[in-house]
Amino acid sequence: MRLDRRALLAGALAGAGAAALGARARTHGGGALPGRPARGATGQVVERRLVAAERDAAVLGPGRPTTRVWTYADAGEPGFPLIRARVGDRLDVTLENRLPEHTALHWHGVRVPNGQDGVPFLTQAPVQPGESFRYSFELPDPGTFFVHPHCNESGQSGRGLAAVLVVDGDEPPDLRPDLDLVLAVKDWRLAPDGAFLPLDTKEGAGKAGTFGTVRGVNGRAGPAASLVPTGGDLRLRLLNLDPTRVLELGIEEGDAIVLAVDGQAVRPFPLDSWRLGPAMRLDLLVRAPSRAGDALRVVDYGAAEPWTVATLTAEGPDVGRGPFEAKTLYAARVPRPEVATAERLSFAFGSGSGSSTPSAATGGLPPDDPLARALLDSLCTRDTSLWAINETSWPTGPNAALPPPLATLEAGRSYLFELVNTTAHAHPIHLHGHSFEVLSSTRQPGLPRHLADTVLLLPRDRVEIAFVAAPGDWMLHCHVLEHLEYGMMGYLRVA
Ligand SMILES: [Cu+2]
Repeated sequence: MRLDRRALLAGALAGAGAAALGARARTHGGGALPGRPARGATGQVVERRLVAAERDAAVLGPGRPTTRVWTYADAGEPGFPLIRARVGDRLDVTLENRLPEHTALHWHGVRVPNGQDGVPFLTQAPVQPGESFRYSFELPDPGTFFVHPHCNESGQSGRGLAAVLVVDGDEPPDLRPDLDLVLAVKDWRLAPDGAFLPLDTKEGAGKAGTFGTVRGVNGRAGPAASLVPTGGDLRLRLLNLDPTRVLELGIEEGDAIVLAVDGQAVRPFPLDSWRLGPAMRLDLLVRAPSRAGDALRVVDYGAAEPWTVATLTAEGPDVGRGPFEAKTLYAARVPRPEVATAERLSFAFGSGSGSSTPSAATGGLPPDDPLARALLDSLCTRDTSLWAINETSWPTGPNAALPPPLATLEAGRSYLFELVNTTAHAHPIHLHGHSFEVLSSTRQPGLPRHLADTVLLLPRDRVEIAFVAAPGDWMLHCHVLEHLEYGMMGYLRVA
């Protein structure tokens, strides 16, 4: 059924003289897209205060027990706050930490100066309970991004800490959607009484990760439901904020075009379905049903049973948009690597030693002793190495001093990384501070060449990416949160 629909849509788009399926393989990161007018800094400052705190939220829904979530949301609302700005604006965000443990803000996918990257111990001191930290930088790229902590991620993100960042300025005048909708998918690991179950388990950490018990969207359990203008063009911003789950997203009862991946414009192509590992994003243009009362659905086909992420029901008079056409965003303005002359480096994502030396690591104290926990800074390290990059695991134990970088790169040079998954599990691999070109995947041969900050390695996959190195110390890690915490994490030093 989906294939039939894709063929129909491809035909319709080809008839409209637009890029259709045949163009996917030759797409080169959007070279044919219209250029965004160069404007530089806008002089505008978008100020925001994010208070990380424990709050009560009705995650399970009205009339059900509440949950003690950790959020940045004001007024006890469940959900992920939306920060909205224009490209070229300065973002000025103060993080206030009212949590019982240290935290920080990582701007996922945003090409920030290294000092703003929000990685405790690597790019800044952790923000301790009661402290505040001010982030301030210019937004270089439009698109769909998000914010999350970078120590004890399974615990802090798992309890709900995330905010969505939408940077406007990528829509040419002929692409003005009638509605712009954020759908952030994240499951919750809750008992029926609303309390959190363990977010990090040895069984999950050594396999695909510890899954939630309750599926959810935009901070609440269950699918999202929205009313949309009949016959209108909808821009859907889909984010996978789950610590673990790989989504495979498609649209039922409607047509969709892919506009952007990880916030960066692609040459548009019809959506059949698209895999979205943890931390990955997808921007779609979707045509709303032409009859009021009809609905289309965003569906996750990656689950054992297809799961409805959102139901969008048409209301009001038809907007009268005419035929559904492929429209394009402005091309991304990201430094393009010289692939032919790029320096090649290879990274193997594999199993760790499994070494677990809690008594040695904590000077003979039991691992749950408060002093032992302080020695480990257990927010950023675990006591076992289950995963590794190039056979090196992020260090465990009290030597919380930084390990050496995985590689040292030269700023401004082009690099081609071969990312090899030697395991039987999928790993969404994230590089901080860059938008890289995804060139190829042996397990995903139809993947169009596109820009991304996170790329999904399927089991035994071999993926090639290329980018121009920006100065700083940049994390390279799996975004299944337990995988990074149990070793699949490292960093590049770009000097
Ligand atoms: Cu992984």
